[in-house]
Order: sequence, then C-alpha cells, then structure tokens
Amino acid sequence: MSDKLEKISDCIKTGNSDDIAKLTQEAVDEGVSISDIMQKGLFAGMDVVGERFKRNDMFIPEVLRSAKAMHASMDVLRPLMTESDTSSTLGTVVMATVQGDLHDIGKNLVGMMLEGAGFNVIDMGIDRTTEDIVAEVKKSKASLLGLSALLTTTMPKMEEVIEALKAEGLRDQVKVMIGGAPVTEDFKNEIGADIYAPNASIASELTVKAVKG
Ligand code: B1M
Repeated sequence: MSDKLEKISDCIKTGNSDDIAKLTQEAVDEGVSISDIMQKGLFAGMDVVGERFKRNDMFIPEVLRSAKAMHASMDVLRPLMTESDTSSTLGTVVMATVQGDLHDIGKNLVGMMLEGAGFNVIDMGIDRTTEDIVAEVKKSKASLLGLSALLTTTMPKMEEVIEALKAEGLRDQVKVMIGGAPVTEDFKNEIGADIYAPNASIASELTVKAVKG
C-alpha cells in the first residue's frame, strides 16, 4: 500500500483537515486510483473511527473532525469523479438523508458517483422530512430517488417516504434506491424499494442499469 494511503487514513483517524487535501492530491498525482484512495485511505480510516466511537474511545467533536477531514479529501476527488459530459444526462436523481439523521458522507459519495455517471443530482442534504422529499420528487420530475440512513432508528423513515409517494400517485414514476450502513437487501424487499446498494460504486452501477433498462 502506498504510504500516502496510510497517511490519508491517519488524517481521518486524527481529524487532520490541514494535511489531507495535500496528501490526496499527491496520491492522485502518483497515479493511485480514486477507488483505492477511498477504500484504503478514507473508508479504512473511518472504520477505525466508527469502532472507537462505539467503544467510547472517541466522542462526537472528534468524529466531526474526522468527517471534516473526509470532506476535505472528497473536495479534491469530486472534480475527478464528475467529469462527465452533461449533455448525456441520464435523468434527474433526488438524494436525501431521511428525517432525524445527520449522516451525509456516504450520501455525498453516492451523489458524486451518480454525477460522474451522467445524472443530474439534486442533493437535498440531511434530516429531510418525508413531505419535503416527496415535494421535491414532484417538482423535479425525478426518475430516481436516493435515500440514505445510517441509524437503525431512522430506517423506518424510508418506508414512510415510499408510502407517501404511493399516496401522491408518484410511485410509478420514480425508482427508489436506499443505502447506508444498517440498510440491507432484505430491508429493501420488506419496504418495497427498488434498489439497495451497499456502496457508492454499486449504487452508480445499479442506477445506470435501472434507467437504461
Ligand atoms: Co454516527 N453513528 N451518530 N455520527 N457515525 C454511526 C452510524 C454508528 C454505526 C457508530 C457506532 O456506534 N459504531 C452509530 C449508529 C448505530 C445504529 O443505529 N446502528 C452512530 C450513532 C449512534 C450516532 C449518534 C446517535 C451518536 C450520539 O449522538 N450518541 C449520532 C446521531 C446523529 C443523528 O444522525 N441524528 C451520530 C452522529 C454522528 C456525527 C454527526 C458525529 C458524524 C456524522 C458526520 C457527517 O456525516 N457529516 C457521525 C459519523 C461520522 C459516524 C460513523 C463513525 C461514520 C459514518 C460514515 O460517514 N462512514 C458511523 C460508524 C460507521 O458507519 N462505521 C456512525 C463513511 C461512509 C463513506 O460510509 O455512510 O456507510 P457510509 O456510506 C457508504 C454505504 O453505506 C453506502 O455508500 C457509502 C459509500 O460507499 N451508502 C449508500 C450510504 N448511503 C447510501 C445511499 C444509497 C446507496 C448507498 O442510495 C441512495
């Protein structure tokens, strides 16, 4: 493994936003793939943060610093992942983290990958109510809705959104993709969503397949 990846991972663990952008750029310049930077640098570091957080070895302010470092690295990677020709847009995707949930790193990554694949992405951000999400789907005439949840307590909001889409007569017009660490294929089937993606690259692969048929 490139020593840059280890250093990038360390920056996530220690919440070092100052050095991570430079290290990310250096890794890109050395020819390290974006996928390796994300998997072996960013996600590897965040896995350790998650474990420490769970054991109460790390607390919210420190985790927020790690999240900030993650965003600083993603700012360097974003333009490299979204260099697609906008004239070949595959349609509009609305993305949101469901109500009660403040986690956005995974959702942002999925959004970046979808933009890179040629979708027009409307990112509604975090903690979005079911009513707001349904209103945005209606207004934008989106063909795909992406919902993210990182907490077991907010997962039921995904089902609430699907039920609200049905009540508004919009369910047939929009495919619903769900994801986030606690979300599973079984849960997708249980709530009647269309796509479950365990990570951002599979999310991109499955959405392109879904719209191209
Ligand atoms: Co939170 N948190 N957190 N947290 N946090 C988790 C999720 C947790 C597993 C930590 C733990 O205990 N080990 C735990 C949840 C337990 C559970 O419910 N099962 C937890 C908890 C408990 C909490 C709080 C309740 C803590 C507290 O207050 N006591 C609190 C809740 C706040 C709230 O949301 N209301 C809280 C707060 C926070 C911070 C704000 C401090 C911060 C979020 C900052 C931010 O996002 N801007 C935070 C963080 C950073 C984490 C961990 C450490 C990392 C999450 C992350 O960004 N991972 C997390 C532990 C963990 O997951 N290991 C944890 C990196 C990211 C790239 O992965 O988000 O999984 P992920 O996304 C992946 C896939 O899941 C998938 O693709 C992504 C890329 O490959 N994916 C999709 C995600 N969304 C998708 C959507 C799709 C498709 C795929 O289609 C639409």
